[in-house]
Amino acid sequence: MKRGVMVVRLMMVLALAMVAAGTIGFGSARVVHAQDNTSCAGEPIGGGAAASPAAGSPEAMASPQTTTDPTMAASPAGGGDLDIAFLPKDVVNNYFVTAAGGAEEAAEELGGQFQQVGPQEANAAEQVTYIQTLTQQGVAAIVVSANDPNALAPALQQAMDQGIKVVSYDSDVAPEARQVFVNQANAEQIGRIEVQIMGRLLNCEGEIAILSAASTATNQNTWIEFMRDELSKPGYENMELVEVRYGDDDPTKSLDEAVGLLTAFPDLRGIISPTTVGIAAAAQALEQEGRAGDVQLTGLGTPNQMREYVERGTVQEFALWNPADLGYLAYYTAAALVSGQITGAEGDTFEAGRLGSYTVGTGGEVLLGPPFIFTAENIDEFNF
Ligand code: RAM
Repeated sequence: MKRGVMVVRLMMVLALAMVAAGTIGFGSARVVHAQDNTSCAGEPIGGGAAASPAAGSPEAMASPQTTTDPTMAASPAGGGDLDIAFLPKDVVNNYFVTAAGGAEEAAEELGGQFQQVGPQEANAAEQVTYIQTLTQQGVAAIVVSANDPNALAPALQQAMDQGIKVVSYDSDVAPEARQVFVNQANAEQIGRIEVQIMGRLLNCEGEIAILSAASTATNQNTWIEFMRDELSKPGYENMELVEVRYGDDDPTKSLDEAVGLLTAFPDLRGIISPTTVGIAAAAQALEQEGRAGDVQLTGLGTPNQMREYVERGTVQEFALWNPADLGYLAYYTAAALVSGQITGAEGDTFEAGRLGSYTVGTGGEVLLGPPFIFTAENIDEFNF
């Protein structure tokens, strides 16, 4: 390991230990105490045991771990057969560009091929066309993040009928239209943690709104269900969800919708945006409308897109996972399917290079790890 990398990792371990010890709190503009790790419903923020800091830590996210030999990974079929295509919601979104970087890294390790294709805007109909083209090309596997779980299903099933392996990642398709779903983090935890953070920022009081991605996006819709459920718990009586709007992962539309929320609800105290595009646009809206600080914002964002807003105090905390690791794991999963090492059945296990060993769970799901909360104190440790 290079010396610089080691120093960075050591600093991250130290920061993690300080977080665990309560030396570093979450949130920046106000003094944060240990009890701030408890939600409005009196439960641990992040869901307790399942959100173990070790797995979501900067150290775990930051970089290659050298404990697992990548050559142990799936390659009995030979590199030439690993013709794996990624089809994200759109190819412009930084989140998917970062995920593609991880997939490329995996392809290099396995001697496979990688291509990323997809629409310029998050659009299910266009994704169908890409699936059909990839099917005609006879790729070995399609790895897809769905703008709509059902609209994509028939085309994916046709691909599967031709022997093409299908992996969904990030945003699932209907289960019968893929072998494995590589989930970035437990959906329930992702949904609840965002409401829990907002509760912490608002002291459990005030009107809130959600700015989502596409109205048909599988991942966001699942998270929003858990957000509603969290809000229904005793302790949240004074927090009211007044509206859910959709910015379609389009920066301009997301900005317009965020401004629209501020105008339509003058008493709004908080916005939750469970999309990296939406949260960045909402932060811009708060600053542009002079509402930063007055309206709290959290959700899911990338450190690089959110850094300036955190530095200016517009955003105090938000969550995510490492999209590069997600792409890396999705590629390894597809490779394991192509080589026949796994079929996608519950209990199948495989090695995913530097991330170690994974097991397919119920419903054909492979889980990357828990979400991680970014704050002013830790954001500079991340670069993605
Ligand atoms: C956007 C996309 C993606 C989602 C992230 C959090 O980049 O909607 O699907 O997982 O946000």
